Order: sequence, then structure tokens, then C-alpha cells
Amino acid sequence: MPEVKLSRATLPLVSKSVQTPAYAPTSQQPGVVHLGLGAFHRAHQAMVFDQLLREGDMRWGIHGVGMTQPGLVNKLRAQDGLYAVRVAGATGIEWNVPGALWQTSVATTERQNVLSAIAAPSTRWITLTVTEKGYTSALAQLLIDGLRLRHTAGLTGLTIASCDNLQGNGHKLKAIIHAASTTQDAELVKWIEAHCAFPCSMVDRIVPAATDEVAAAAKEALGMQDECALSTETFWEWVIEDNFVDPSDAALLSKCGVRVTSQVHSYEEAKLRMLNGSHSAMALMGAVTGRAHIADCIGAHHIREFVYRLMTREVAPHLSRTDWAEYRDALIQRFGNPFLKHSVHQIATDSSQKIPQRWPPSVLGQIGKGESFEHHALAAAVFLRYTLGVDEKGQAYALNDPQAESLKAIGAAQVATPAACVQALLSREDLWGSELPQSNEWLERVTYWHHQVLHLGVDGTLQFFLTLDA
Ligand code: CS2
Repeated sequence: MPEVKLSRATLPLVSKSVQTPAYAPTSQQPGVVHLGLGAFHRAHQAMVFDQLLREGDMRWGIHGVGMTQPGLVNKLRAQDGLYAVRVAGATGIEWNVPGALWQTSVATTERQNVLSAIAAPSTRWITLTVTEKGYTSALAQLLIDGLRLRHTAGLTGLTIASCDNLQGNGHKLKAIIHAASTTQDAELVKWIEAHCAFPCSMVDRIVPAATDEVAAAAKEALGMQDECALSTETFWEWVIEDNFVDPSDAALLSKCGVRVTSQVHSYEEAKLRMLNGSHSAMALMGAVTGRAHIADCIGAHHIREFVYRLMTREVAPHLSRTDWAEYRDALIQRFGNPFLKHSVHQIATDSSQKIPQRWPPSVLGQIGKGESFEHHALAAAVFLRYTLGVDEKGQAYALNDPQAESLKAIGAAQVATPAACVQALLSREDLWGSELPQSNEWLERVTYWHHQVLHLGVDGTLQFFLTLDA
């Protein structure tokens, strides 16, 4: 007998303990085009939109766009856009099948479909999770071409919400659109300016890439096969600037637990520097020591203590989010969630694009106040060690990073000529910005910790570090 697979037709057969959508996307067209149909969107915004749809507001169905790879889109199509999400935290486990994903496209091979979706009369929003490296002229061109169709057709403008881990993400998105537009687009740019809104947005939920283990757990929970199942934590946060084409969206989103505010900046900076900054540090430490998951890192006393101190001493003093202590304590708990199995190599991916948002602002803040930045210096030293591409047990790993070649070229000679390699890494303005490469103190401290990392190993260095009151 062929195995039963999750789809609209088999939805009634899903175990009753699983929450499934009662609504169907029958005659309605999607109101949201999402660019970057990865795991994160499906377990975060898609679940918020699912909540709105459950309440009967049918304007929140999603046209999900995979930016490059057709693999996931094909699997989702075979399941009519349905997939299960395991939500696990201290209060227990729940399985959910969100029903918000109604249509899908792949940007590289089905560009016309994406443009048509952007230009559909039903479309009201575009959301984006295209990752840090996705803010390219190609993305800008896709948006320009789609918006041109809307403009020509005399349709309304759109709320275009970047949800990537970038400070001022709405401004960045708008800036690349301006940079990619030509003089012939002058009219269109004026229309975009007047009729589209680019709210900045901070999104937070830990959603590891799908694994076989989660697929097996989904099969057990659903009573059928689901090739697109995901696992996430109970916690989620979405803070978005009160800047919408349709102002009444603010109240709707607020009702679902989204924080609509004019103060996104303070949430963004706290999240990028505390959560993501700690994540990058732990991911690199885990990769070099051979720990597979973030929970393994935070489970090691010296790494947990290091992360706690990094947040408390070097990140928090420069934040405007006043409830940072609660946020920090919640993060330590979240990192330890045993259900998440969040791979350190997944987070170490694209470190060259992530570190600039995550570490330098805190280091510069500490330098500015004449305070110690030893935790970040140690983390930067581990980053250099990571570029060797082999862990302390001798196991090789790949560097998945648009800068992989240049990073490996810098890191290769670090055992023979460590000081020169630290200098080469720290002189890169693409990683550290224009100010930090001028700091001799920073260079000196990273060089010091890099020496320790090479001689004591990462765990030994951390244990030694914690005996100091840095
Ligand atoms: C992580 C983020 O992969 C990474 O770089 O730091 O994806 C992180 O899990 C999310 O931003 C959490 O909201």
C-alpha cells in the first residue's frame, strides 16, 4: 500500500492531536508574496498569517517564492503547500499544520510567475527573508519589475517588509531599489516612494533546517508522511515598524501578538547583538571543538558562562532595549532547548555576512567607553581558527560562505604566522567596518586570544578565560 502523504486531500486523516487549518484557499488569491521560502518563514510569519486566516480574514494567504533551489518548492507543491511544525518548549510539545501557503514559485526559473504574483490585484504585502547576502541588485530588479507592472496597471502600492537579520532592514531594502533604478524608472520610483511602505522589522524564532529526525517525528505525530516538516521553539517575536500602506493592518497584527511600534531599532539591535551575536560565537566554537548543536555548546558550563558574560558585560551596556536582562535569561534557556538540534555549521554559514551586524557595534561601544571587549576578541580569534576548515579532532568541514576562498586564504597560514593572519583578518572593512580595523587595542587582544586558542584549544582557552575577570 502506498504511504499516505500530507496534502489537502489527506488533511482530514491527520491525527486529531495535530492542529490543522479548517479553512481552504478555494476562490481566494494570496494577499502576501513572500520572497525566501526557507524554514524560517514557514515556522514564523506563515504561522502568524495562518492565525489571521483561521479568524476568517482571507487576505493573508501566501505566494511563497524559493529564490534559487526548486527542491523544497517541488516537495511543498506535492503536499499542496502543507507541512507540519513541531513547536516545543518548557511547556510541552504541539504539532501544527499551518495552511497559509497557497501558491509557490522559484525565482530563478519562474520569474514571470513571481512578477505576476507581485502584480496581482489581491496582493497587499511582500515579506522577505532572503538572508544577509540576498540584498543584491538582482533582488532589487525583481521588485522593480513587479512594482512596475502594478504601477502600469493602476493598482495600489504594497507594504514591503524585509524580515532579515540586518539593522534597519527596511531602509536597506529601499536603498537597493533606489540604487538599481535607472533614470527611466524616475516615475516609478516616485510612485514607489508615494505608495509603498518599507517598514523595518525584527523577527525572532529559532528554526533549524529540516532534518530526517524531525521528518520521522512528524510521521509519528501526523500518522502520515510529511517531507517538509519543521521543528521550532514556543517563543516567537515579530516587531514591526508602524508603517503600512493599509494602516488598519497594525491592529490586526497586534491582535495576533505582533508588536507594532515606532521603536523597532531597539529590538533589532538587542536581537542582532545578543541572540545572533552569541549564536555566531557559539557556532564557531562548536564547529572548532566538534560539537554538533547549539544545545551542546550551551550545555558546556564554560561556553554558557562565556555567552552570559558576553551579553551582560559587552552587549547590554550599549542597548536601548531596557528589558535586556529578561531577554538574556530567556535566550540562555532557548539555546538549551533539547528539541531544537540547531546545527552549529548551519549558523556558521555565511559568517562573513553575519558578523558585521553582530559583533563590531558592541566592540566599538566598549572601546568608546574605555571598557574591556575581551569576549568579542576571543570570539574573533575563534573565527580565525574556524577558517582552517578542520576541527580540533582533525575532522575537516566546509566553509559555506560567499567569502570562503578569501577567508581560507587568510586562515591557512595561521599556525606558521599567526600575527600576520590576525592582522589580515582584522584589516577587512567588509567584516569589521571602517573604524575597528584602525584599533591597535583590538588587534592586540585578538592576537593574544588567537595565540591561546592555538595552544590551549578553544575549551582550554575558555576555561582559562573564565578564571580571569575580563
Ligand atoms: C541564526 C539565526 O543562522 C543564524 O545565523 O543566528 O537564524 C537565528 O536562529 C534567528 O535569527 C533566530 O531568530
